[in-house]
Amino acid sequence: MAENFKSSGIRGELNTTGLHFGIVVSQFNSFITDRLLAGALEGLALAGASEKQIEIVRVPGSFEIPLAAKKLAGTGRCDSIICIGCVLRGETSHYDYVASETARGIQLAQLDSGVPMAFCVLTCDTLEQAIDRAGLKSGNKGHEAALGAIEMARLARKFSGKSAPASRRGRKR
Ligand code: INI
Repeated sequence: MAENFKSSGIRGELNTTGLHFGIVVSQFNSFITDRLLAGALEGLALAGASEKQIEIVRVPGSFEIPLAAKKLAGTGRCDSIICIGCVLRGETSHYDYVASETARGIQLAQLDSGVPMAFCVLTCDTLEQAIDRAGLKSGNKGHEAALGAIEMARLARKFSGKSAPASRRGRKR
């Protein structure tokens, strides 16, 4: 069925040339978020990104990710931002507030700023579930998020028709 429709031709590719990435990482549950960060960095590096193309911002907990991501987007430096956190269910309803507000905040930040943001915030019932998603049984969600961030950065560039973010246009690379 899909083959009957004409494609707009707008699609992101896994090419990091000329792109700049932000990573906002929560230090809460750093045992997990450090591994997600390593997975994201590996994903970007495998797609050809160098250290110069990546900037990392650390925040205390997942709840702080949306504001930091929005501020980072506001600098105009980033083509996309990877948001990394890990929220683990405890005995109270605190988990629900942190998890839902973090997700809502990141979505609002990307819609408000227009800078794509990859959601790499694990929301797990147990530490074991988180470990599985940070490189053990279920792959590394940081790596997945990096690929999504590259694709969305390319897509955003295609929509804007620009070859570089406003703040870096005209600069020598
Ligand atoms: N932050 C997390 O990233 N993960 C958690 O599991 C968590 N729990 O369980 O409390 C958590 N809380 C801290 C929160 O993100 C804020 O840093 C804190 O509330 C201060 O604003």
